[in-house]
Amino acid sequence: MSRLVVVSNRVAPITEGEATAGGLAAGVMDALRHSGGLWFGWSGNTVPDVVPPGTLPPGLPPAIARSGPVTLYTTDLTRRDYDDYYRGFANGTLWPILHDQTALSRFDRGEFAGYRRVNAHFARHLADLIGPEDVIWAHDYHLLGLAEALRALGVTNRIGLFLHTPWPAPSVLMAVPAHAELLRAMTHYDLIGFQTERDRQAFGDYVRREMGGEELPGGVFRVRERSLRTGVYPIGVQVEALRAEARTAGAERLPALRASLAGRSLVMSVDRLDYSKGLRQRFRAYERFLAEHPDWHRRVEFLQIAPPSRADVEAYQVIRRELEGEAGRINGRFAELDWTPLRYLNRSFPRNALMPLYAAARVGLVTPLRDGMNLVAKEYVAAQDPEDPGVLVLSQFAGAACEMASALLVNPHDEAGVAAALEQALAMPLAERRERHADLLAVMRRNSLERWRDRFVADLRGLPTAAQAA
Ligand code: ADQ
Repeated sequence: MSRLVVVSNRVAPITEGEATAGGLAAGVMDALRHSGGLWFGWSGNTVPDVVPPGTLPPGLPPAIARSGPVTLYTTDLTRRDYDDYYRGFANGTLWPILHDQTALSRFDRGEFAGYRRVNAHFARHLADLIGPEDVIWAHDYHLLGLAEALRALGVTNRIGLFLHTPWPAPSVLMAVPAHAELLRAMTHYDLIGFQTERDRQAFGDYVRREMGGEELPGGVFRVRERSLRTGVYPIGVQVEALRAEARTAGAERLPALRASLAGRSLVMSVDRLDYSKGLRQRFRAYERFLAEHPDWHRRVEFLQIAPPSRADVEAYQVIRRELEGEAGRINGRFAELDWTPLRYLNRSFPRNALMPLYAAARVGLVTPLRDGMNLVAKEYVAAQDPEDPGVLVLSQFAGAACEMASALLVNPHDEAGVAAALEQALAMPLAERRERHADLLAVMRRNSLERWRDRFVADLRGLPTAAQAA
């Protein structure tokens, strides 16, 4: 029997009956429950370095847990692996490059070697776990080298990769000194999925221009004597489940929430605290809105929820300090004894607490500088009451903007433009809000999480294996 084998940097802790935190975890778990299968990745734990530098880690056997028809295998990383692979190359080099932040990217050959070492470590464990018919679905920028490492072990199974992040233009990618090795490694995948056509084309530009690859019909590239298929699979949310959650949680909590707002309109944003999310520019745009619209003072409140992430990477410490300063400054400038214009919370909330907040918000302000998709935009729309919906203000640089044309699309670098969109959203008449919301919901139903999962898995299963193609 052919099983689905999912590999991601982290295996989300799964508690039966509890909503999982992010869309990825929910989608992956759902896909696995459908077909049965296994999920492999890092446990989130680090162990002290037990081997001298330059030698391979000893390969502790993975821990095993079961959840219905799904088996979860997790492995620990040594402290050095964590520093080189996760903190170093994945989040210090690749993440900024993938989000067009060349100036924030640093490169260290030792860290790149660590990245390859951990990909090889994952591959060795996986090779022991899989059967000949299994299909392997890897996730995200941590695992660009996994297929190459598996092939080196003689694995001929179908291997796919879905990239949750954007993919940059060749000139940006080439700022990574190891770009050629990295891209060569990626050609060992059978299928690479992107969030948008823009990302797929940027990848194709590199393959054609820098690797001499040839593009055939159907998104297939012939490169280095291999066939690599590429496709666009925009990730979605479980629309009906989220709507039901918003209704249930909302019925309980919404009245109290509305009372606490005392008639003020709530503008809301939820992001991991990350420089790609455009928080500083967003705060500045809100400040500008307040400065230009004194008529809105006391009538609006902006709630920014941003739990710290990757706090041991320096660029993240810098953005955190900056935002604390900005929030204090804006409140210092505009607050009154009975009005705090900006509430900035550095913590995460369970989904059943987030949904009623989304539902109460008149405006969802989602303005990343660059984002693979952005699921918060979709969660916000799902939570709205179709009879009296709020308005989504969305960055044109989020992958979601490719589908969500009925949002108010903005350039997050344009403070005046974002401030104007905020005012337009707050003042938007009911009929227009309903029409835009209905359009957005229809698109989201078409591109749901279930469809993302089904299309990717069907395409991967439909490919010939490396052995068959040879
Ligand atoms: P992220 O960069 O994490 O994901 P996003 O798509 O917005 O960004 O997903 C975040 C998820 O975490 C959402 O489900 C959101 O509700 C949840 N979340 C965020 N802050 C939270 C908080 N304070 N409390 C509780 N939950 C919170 C990456 C890519 C995105 C891509 C996704 C999925 O960067 O571009 O859309 O993967 O592919």
